[in-house]
Amino acid sequence: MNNSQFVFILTILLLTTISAQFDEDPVSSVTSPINSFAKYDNFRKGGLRKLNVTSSNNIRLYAEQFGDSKDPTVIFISEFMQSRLVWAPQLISKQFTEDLHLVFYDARGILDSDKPRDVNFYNNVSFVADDLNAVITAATNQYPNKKVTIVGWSYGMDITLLYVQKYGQSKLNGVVSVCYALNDEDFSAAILESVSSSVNLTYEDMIEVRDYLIRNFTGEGLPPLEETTRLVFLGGSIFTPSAYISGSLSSEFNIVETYTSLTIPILIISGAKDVATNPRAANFALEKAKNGTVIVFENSGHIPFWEETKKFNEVVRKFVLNVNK
Ligand SMILES: *[C@@H]1O[C@H](CO)[C@@H](O)[C@H](O)[C@H]1NC(C)=O
Ligand SMILES: *[C@@H]1O[C@H](CO)[C@@H](O)[C@H](O)[C@H]1NC(C)=O
Ligand SMILES: *[C@@H]1O[C@H](CO)[C@@H](O)[C@H](O)[C@H]1NC(C)=O
Ligand SMILES: *[C@@H]1O[C@H](CO)[C@@H](O)[C@H](O)[C@H]1NC(C)=O
Ligand SMILES: CC(=O)N[C@H]1CO[C@H](CO)[C@@H](O)[C@@H]1O
Repeated sequence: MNNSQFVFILTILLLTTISAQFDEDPVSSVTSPINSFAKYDNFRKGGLRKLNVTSSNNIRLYAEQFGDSKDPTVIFISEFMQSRLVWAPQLISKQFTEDLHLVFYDARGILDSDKPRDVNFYNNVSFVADDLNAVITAATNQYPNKKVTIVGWSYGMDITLLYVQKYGQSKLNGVVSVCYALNDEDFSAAILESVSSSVNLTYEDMIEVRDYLIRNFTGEGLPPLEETTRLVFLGGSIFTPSAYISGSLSSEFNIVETYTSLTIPILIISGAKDVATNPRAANFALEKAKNGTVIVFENSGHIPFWEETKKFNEVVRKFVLNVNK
């Protein structure tokens, strides 16, 4: 099975799961996975369109966009080792996507983007900044003066801040920070250790470590992820080479000052039952932010965009429309 076949099967799995789990539109009467896929495609005025993106070291990134590029642009950035597929609950919501231009991408080393097996493609924080810059440039190609809103999930916020450190904030009009620890000590030491120990494992052991991380995405005391949902997270991370982990972890950075320097609005979303990021990290971030607001998701762990989709979509959409006024 090659990557795209795998992703296709994942997508089918994903869509059936979503339609079963969420009573939100658009797929209300699913008779078969294929049928729901067709409906899904229909709903997406023109569907997802591929964006050509090339970053530094000639890395080709897989990015796709949905909606009209003249509408407010939102770029979604995933957690460490996670793919763009995790944003499916946002993508399939008709209320959320209406009149927005949404952009999803796999960072270097992830799923459908180039995945070199050499640490030299990952061991400089400059690279993830270049990746995001290349995506922003491609997404605003037709409207070069346009600003974009970022939704960064956990490590996705590190990427955002590394981007700001290198390129400045002039292309951004707002940031949604999802379950992010600006201060290292509020990120679970057990999880961090599990990630760093997962370099050069056998394939089976590697899957086990990645699965452990994913199981910890669900909030404490909440039911575990449904099997098919878990596979979306696991499948999105499974092709990532060890070089990504060792390279990314070997590069040190300090971004607190960059965070403090941001003058654009920051919406800080926190999961009250998050075991990966201590929920108190939100208060730390709020103190450091010039223009921050915190919204706590009481019934969420590390993935409020899955755990409380409706609320997530509402608050993020409202924020995006506000900063684009
Ligand atoms: C993207 O790149 C491919 C291959 O270089 C090219 O065939 C295609 O026309 C490009 N698409 C766009 C929208 O530029
Ligand atoms: C990272 O890459 C940048 C840009 O190519 C370069 O200026 C810098 O020296 C590199 N840093 C390290 C530690 O290699
Ligand atoms: C992992 O294996 C590669 C290739 O054998 C080696 O170069 C690298 O040093 C190893 N990394 C660690 C952390 O052991
Ligand atoms: C925060 O940003 C919003 C939107 O740009 C602006 O209206 C508001 O005045 C800012 N507040 C502060 C304290 O800077
Ligand atoms: C802190 C925490 O909840 N860790 C959990 C991570 O996932 C594993 C596997 O499901 C649990 O055993 C840990 O308790």
